[in-house]
Amino acid sequence: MSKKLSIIGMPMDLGQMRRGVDMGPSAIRYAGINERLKPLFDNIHDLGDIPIGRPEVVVDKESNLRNLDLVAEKNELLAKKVDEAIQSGSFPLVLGGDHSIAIGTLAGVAKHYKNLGVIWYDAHGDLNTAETSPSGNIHGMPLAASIGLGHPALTDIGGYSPKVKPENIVIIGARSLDEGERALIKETGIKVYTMHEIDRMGMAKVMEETISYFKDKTDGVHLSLDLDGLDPNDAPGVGTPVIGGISYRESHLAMEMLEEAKIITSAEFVEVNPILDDKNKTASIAVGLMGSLFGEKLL
Ligand code: HAR
Ligand code: MN
Ligand code: MN
Ligand code: MN
Repeated sequence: MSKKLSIIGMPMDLGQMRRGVDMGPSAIRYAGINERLKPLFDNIHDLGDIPIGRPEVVVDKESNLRNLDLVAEKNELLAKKVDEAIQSGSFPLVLGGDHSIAIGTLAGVAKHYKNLGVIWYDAHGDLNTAETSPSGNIHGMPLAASIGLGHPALTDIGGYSPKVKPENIVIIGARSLDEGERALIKETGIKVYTMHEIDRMGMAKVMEETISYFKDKTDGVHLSLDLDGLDPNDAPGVGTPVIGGISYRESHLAMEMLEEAKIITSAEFVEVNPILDDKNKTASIAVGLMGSLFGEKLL
């Protein structure tokens, strides 16, 4: 079977308040994604960007969620594109955009699997709902929405819910969790490797465990990589940096181990904000990690 990649840009910044993350797809393309991945696929199709426009910020009166209707509407478009890419036999790679776009990506991906696994590589849990969110920002809610928790406008994207089972989720890199998120993790049994476990066990062991956790029980694994999972010294171009994160080297190793295990079936790289970045460093790191994820070899 030929190896095909579909790149889908999702320049949406409506899930949070800092402007600039809408330029993430441009920054990642500028960092050379096409050239870098070209040798690794038989065919790369860059589908361009989902049209977002410049809508005005509207806070939903009832739920207090910022841009609820628009985030839902744009994610429906993304879900459709991702679905079509998979139907055409392509690996879907989505470029964010803030992390609220994962709601649409997962809506497009999950219908193709009975037991989709999800790796949530992030400083945050993104497990808030309108009730627990300290900010009203939807980029702090996509993982909750994907297990069926939160506003129906978010959970029901793609016309079905839930997308993922909590026992099929592994969070890697967490170091900033809100109270409601901690309670939810305990309640649902979502597996979490916080920075403590990464320090203690080393990234190699964390990834070995993650891979064997997924091996028998999932028929596909989605990688949702929030660049703020990395340490802000390595990846400064993110809207909500949290010190003490995963290093570039550890992340590179994690991607290589996922590639060797051949378990990843879709991916997204989110929260790249070139306005907050240092000479496009974060977008370049994202492209480097994609290289490792898709099998780039030094020798
Ligand atoms: N937990 C906080 C909130 O819900 C901050 C979320 C920050 N989110 C992201 N995504 N950058 O991981 O508002
Ligand atoms: Mn996130
Ligand atoms: Mn984050
Ligand atoms: Mn290496």
